[in-house]
Amino acid sequence: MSLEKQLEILIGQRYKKNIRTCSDAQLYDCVLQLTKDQTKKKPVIKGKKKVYYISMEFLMGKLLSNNLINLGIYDELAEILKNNGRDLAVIEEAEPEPSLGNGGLGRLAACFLDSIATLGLAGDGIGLNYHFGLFKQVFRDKLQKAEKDDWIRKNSWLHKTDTTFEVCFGDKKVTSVLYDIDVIGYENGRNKLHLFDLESVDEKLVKSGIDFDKEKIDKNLTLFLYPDDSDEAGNLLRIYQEYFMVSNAAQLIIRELKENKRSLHRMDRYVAIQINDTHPTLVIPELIRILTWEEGFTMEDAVRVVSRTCAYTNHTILAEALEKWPLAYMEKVVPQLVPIIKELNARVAKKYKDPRVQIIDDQKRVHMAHIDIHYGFSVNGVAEIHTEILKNTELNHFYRIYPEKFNNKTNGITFRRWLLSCNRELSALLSDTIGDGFKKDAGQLEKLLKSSEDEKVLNAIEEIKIGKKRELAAYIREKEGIEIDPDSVFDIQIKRLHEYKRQQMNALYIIHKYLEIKGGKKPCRPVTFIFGAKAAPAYVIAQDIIHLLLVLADIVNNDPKVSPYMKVVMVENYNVSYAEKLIPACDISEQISLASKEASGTGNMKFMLNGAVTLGTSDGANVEIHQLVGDGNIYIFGEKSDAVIGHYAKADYVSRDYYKKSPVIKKAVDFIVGKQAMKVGHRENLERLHKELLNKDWFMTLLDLEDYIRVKDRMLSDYEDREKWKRMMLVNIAKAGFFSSDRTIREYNEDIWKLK
Ligand code: 26V
Repeated sequence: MSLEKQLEILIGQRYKKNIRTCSDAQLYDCVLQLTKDQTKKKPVIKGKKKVYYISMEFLMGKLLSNNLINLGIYDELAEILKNNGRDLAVIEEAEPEPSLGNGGLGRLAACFLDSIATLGLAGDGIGLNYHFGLFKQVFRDKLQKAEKDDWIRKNSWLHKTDTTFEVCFGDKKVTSVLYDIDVIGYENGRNKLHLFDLESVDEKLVKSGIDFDKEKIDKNLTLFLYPDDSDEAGNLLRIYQEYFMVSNAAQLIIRELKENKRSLHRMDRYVAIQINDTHPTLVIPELIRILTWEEGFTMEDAVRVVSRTCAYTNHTILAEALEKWPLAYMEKVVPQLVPIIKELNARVAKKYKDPRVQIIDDQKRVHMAHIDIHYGFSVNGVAEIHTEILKNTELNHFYRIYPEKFNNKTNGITFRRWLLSCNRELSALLSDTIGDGFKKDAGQLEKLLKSSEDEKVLNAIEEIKIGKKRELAAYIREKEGIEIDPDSVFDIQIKRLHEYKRQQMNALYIIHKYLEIKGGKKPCRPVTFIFGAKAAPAYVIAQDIIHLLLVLADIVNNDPKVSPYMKVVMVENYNVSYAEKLIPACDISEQISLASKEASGTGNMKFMLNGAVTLGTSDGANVEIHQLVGDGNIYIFGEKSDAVIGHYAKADYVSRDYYKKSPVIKKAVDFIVGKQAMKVGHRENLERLHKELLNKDWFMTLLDLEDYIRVKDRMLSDYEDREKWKRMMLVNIAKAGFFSSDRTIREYNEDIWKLK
């Protein structure tokens, strides 16, 4: 039966209407069902060995387009809808986005699932089904307010299974329920994302905003991702969540091994467990506990087989993000793991005297990463420079013990979502120019280099960019109520808000430009500065930076002398769906973290793939982008990571010195507490931020500000050389193939998982 007929039947049965007459929501509902029916026809990927990717976050984004593309029926369905006067892009708006992640780490996990299935590897994700996700960001009075993000609908991609497990904590026992989401490979079979939920979860526990009783574990466990961990109850809840996830994961993995009649003693032959950051670390002692207590293993055997099964990925060197839990918390939440953790600690202590490699430190805190490194067989960083820093600095004392465990896996992104789906026009142009091969073999994008002098191709790339900028301008007008000029330069910084990412440096540039224009120095072309970022609710300075950006938007956009030349937009509730609209429309990709601090970044890759040019520091994957495109196709500025690490070691960075030395810096910084800002902003927030920049500035904003201004100005003037710029766009697209997550996953498989 044709797809059209199937769809008509579904709409008729459910709503007694047809494709033309049903509402957008009804049509979405039936297209969803149709897609799920098609998915069932795809075989579940099987193999002798399977990888389980355990992660607290999976930032999947909307799934409709992506799934239709991977099933190979997008064009057909779009055509059917079009012939009936409907638009697939409009229908897709009805789908809520599951907000099961913070940022890069969660989105990476989603890209990886796509690539694992696309490569035909057996591999499932395991995580939690947070009912209200991270949070929905709204701006009130130029401040971020967090609201619950009610994303779950009666009909969705979630499939309730009959799998349930019991999970025991020190003071209570709870029951889990498993929901699955199908992960469809591009023209391949399917795997699963397993999301565990709490059977007794109670949504009514959430009062106003995202506040809820943190102590009612048996009701709150899967309400939110990363609850506010600024107090003890928040920290405890986080450990409850982590153990809930890994206890379920361990039970599921062991059940599947037994179903397949595999010997648990040879678990490592059939299973690889990838631990995504330290959050799932407790899977190691939990598996050891199950094997010794329930399966009759000796400690020796259990430790050996688990250590050969588990591999750890590090995603940050920020000390505050490396989990260290007080042993007392463990005793309360998971007393059954404490003897195991103590035993693991004792084995390390017997062999190594260096206090820096102990699992339990002298303050009785358990270092999660140390468990992973001692009792996993692989430790990887996520970009070359990041892995080098781990080996030579942050984890050097471990690298000396286990050099063979350390390896690099430079991150990647799935081109299905970040090119084929979000930029169908560019994808079509590429097909016309270099053939379809790039869709399965991203390296073939390099063929585009042959067209680097071809006016027709260069102009077509530019036209597509302009079209995407117009689409974004219309969307921003509707969503944010701000008018932006599609002929202006679109300069975009979208990522979690963190001081090390230095959105505040971009803000200081904007102030500097504003003052220049006020002083009569007009830019040759208007610039639109666009930001998107959520800040952790407990992260005060991050909230202040959001406030500053909203204050600047108010001042700049409402100044009739300046607004014809520049605009500032801080989009509300930045998420994956918004990213899919912003990235194809970007000219300048802002990747300006303090060198050494951004493990990789993955937005940088998405932008380059869509023809934006990077303005960045020598940090994370920017370094590899630079190597690939060469000096002429990227704008690099700022201190290098060695110098930055040197500043920290010598503690010789004094931000006030930079402020005193440079009138440009001083003027920009003082604007934050000047009359104009105070008039539309809040004194408390602005003064606190100003003080922070002058007295601390831990992430060295002022260190790089002048160089940033210089290079960004050069970039804006180069933008006027349209021939040069178009070639830069082309080279960036052509060289992006390396950053396909298919390449990354192939490397994980060849070096770590060894599935086939
Ligand atoms: C977590 C936390 C939690 C507590 C307070 C401060 C803080 C700061 C940072 C983090 C980050 C956790 C790990 C993470 O998300 N890393 C990101 O992983 C991406 C995928 O590998 C990578 O591209 C980003 O550079 C990296 O920041």
